[in-house]
Amino acid sequence: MTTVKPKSNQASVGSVQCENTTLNLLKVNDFVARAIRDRLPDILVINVCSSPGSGKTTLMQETGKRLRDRLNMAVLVGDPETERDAIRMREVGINALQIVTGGMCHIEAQMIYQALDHIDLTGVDLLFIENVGNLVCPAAFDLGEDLRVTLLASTEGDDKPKKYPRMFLTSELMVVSKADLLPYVPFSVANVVQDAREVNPDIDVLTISSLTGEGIDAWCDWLLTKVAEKKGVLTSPVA
Ligand SMILES: Nc1nc2c(ncn2[C@@H]2O[C@H](COP(=O)(O)OP(=O)(O)OP(=O)(O)O)[C@@H](O)[C@H]2O)c(=O)[nH]1
Ligand SMILES: [Mg+2]
Repeated sequence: MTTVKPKSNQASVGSVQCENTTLNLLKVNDFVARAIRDRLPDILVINVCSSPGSGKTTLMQETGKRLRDRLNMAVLVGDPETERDAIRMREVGINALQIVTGGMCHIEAQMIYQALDHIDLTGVDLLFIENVGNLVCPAAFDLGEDLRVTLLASTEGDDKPKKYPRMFLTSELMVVSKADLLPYVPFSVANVVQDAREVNPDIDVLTISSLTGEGIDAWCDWLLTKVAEKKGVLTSPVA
């Protein structure tokens, strides 16, 4: 059995980890995260993170439209208030449950564990968790996911990986989103990739636009490959 490294408490290279009472809370969180992994041995779980409004829900809607004939997907989506994002996912035929955090700025593992009792995951291959829009707190909380994907929109500035390093350090993939706006904003994809790889040399990178469809095939192929890896089977590319 492969050992999954917890996403919590990973300090950047060269940094000092201070004594922090939050660490005890994170130990409890990691315990629940392990229980979630035990509960979902055959489902690929992806924790989708970003600042508010970077395009998480829009990308999952497009993914649902493209892959619903090939993959059985479900979504747990966290927001401080409203059921709006879950409704948007249901509108494209994807089973979705909203986790209303009541103002909290991130999802914790016990919220996911409880939510699993309220969503039917029979036959599901891929479970997205859309985290609360925030590049800080969600980085510290392992949700029992297999993979973490962080979106960074072209409108947010290309300096973010170094300013919010833990989010990028703990992610397997950075998605540069809203690529259709690149001609209008001062944002260098090359610079952001270099910074992200200085924080996390292993991070994959995709550049996409949910509006024009640029990069969405590559994103879907990445998902299909990861689902197949989780299930231990091979699959053919989307295009
Ligand atoms: N130009 C452009 N706009 C986009 C793209 N993707 C999403 N948007 C717009 O960006 C806004 C926010 O998109 P959402 O998908 O709601 O973003 P989110 O990350 O889910 O937002 P929160 O859940 O509130 O954090 C919406 O107005 C979208 O229409 C894109 O690829 N290009
Ligand atoms: Mg959203």
